Amino acid sequence: MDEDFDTVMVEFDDETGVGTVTMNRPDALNALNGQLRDDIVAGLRRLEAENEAAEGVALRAVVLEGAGEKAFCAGADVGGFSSDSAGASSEPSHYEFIREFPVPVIAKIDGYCLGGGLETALACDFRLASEGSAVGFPEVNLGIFPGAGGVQYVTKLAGPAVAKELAMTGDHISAERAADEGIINHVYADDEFEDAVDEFVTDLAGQAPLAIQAIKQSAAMAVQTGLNEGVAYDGQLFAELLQTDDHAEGAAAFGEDRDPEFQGK
Ligand code: CO8
Repeated sequence: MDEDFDTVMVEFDDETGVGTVTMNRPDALNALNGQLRDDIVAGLRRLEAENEAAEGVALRAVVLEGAGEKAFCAGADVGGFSSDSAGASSEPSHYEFIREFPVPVIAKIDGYCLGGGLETALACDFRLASEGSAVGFPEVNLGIFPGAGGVQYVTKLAGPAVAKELAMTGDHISAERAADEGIINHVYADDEFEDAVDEFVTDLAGQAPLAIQAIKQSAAMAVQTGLNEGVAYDGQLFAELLQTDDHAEGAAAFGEDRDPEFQGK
C-alpha cells in the first residue's frame, strides 16, 4: 500500500509490518503547518487500518521521517504560525496522537530537527539520527517557547539544566551531544544511517506486538505516576499478556528452539 496525502506520503510493507509516514514539504524544511499536522494523524490512521483485514496485528512499527536532504522538520511553519497553530480543536494533536498510538513510532532524523519538529520527535518512542543532524529549540528567538511540551520531555530525559540550556539559548546541538544527553537513542554515520535504521525498525517489528504495546503503555504511565501505582498497573498488563496466544507461541518456540512467529493475538 502506498498512499499520498497533501503533505505526507504513506507506505506500508506487509512483509515486515513496517509503515512509513514521510512529512513532505521539503521546500519549507517540512515545517509544520495545519495541513501537515492533520496529515500526520491521517497517515497514521491509514496505517492502523491495515489491522482491520488482518488476523492479529499487521502494523508493527512506524517510521516518521522528513522528505528532502536537509531536515526532519524545522518546526512550526513560521509563516502560518500565529494564525493556525494554536487553534482549539477537539481532535488530538499529532503530538498526542503519536504518543498514544498503539504501535512504536520511530523518528528518523536526518538533518534539522527543531522547535515543534523536535517536539514531534520527542513524542515518538525512539529517535534515531544521522551524525550530521542538529536539534534545538529556537522558539525563544521568536519570543515564545516550546509550546507542545519540549521542556517537559527534555527535563525528563536529560534533566532541567539541559532542557533550560536548549530552550533558553535557542542554540542547535549536534546529534552526538543530544545522544550523550539521552535525548536521541542512537546516532549513526551518514553512510550507515539507512541500513542501521532499517535493521533497528525491522527487529522491533518482529517482536510480540501486544507485549510491545504494553511496554509503551507502561513507560507512558511511568512518567506520570508514582512507583506503587505504576507497578500495580504493570501487574494488570502482565496478567493480560499471560493469556495471549503470543505468550503461548513464545514459550513453545523457546521449548522447541525455534524463532517465534507472533501474530498479536
Ligand atoms: N517555517 C516555515 N518555513 C521555513 C521554516 C519554518 N519553521 N524553516 C525553514 N523554512 C523555509 C525557509 O523560509 C526557506 O524557504 P525559501 O527557500 O522559500 O526562502 C527554506 O525553508 C529553506 O530554509 P533556509 O534557506 O533558511 O535554509 P538554511 O539552511 O539557511 O537554514 C535553518 C536552515 C537553520 C533550519 C533555518 O531555516 C531556520 O532557522 N528555520 C527556522 C527554524 C525555527 O525557528 N523553527 C521553530 C519555529 S517555532 C516552533 O516550532 C514552535 C512550536 C510550538 C508548537 C505549539 C503548538 C501549539
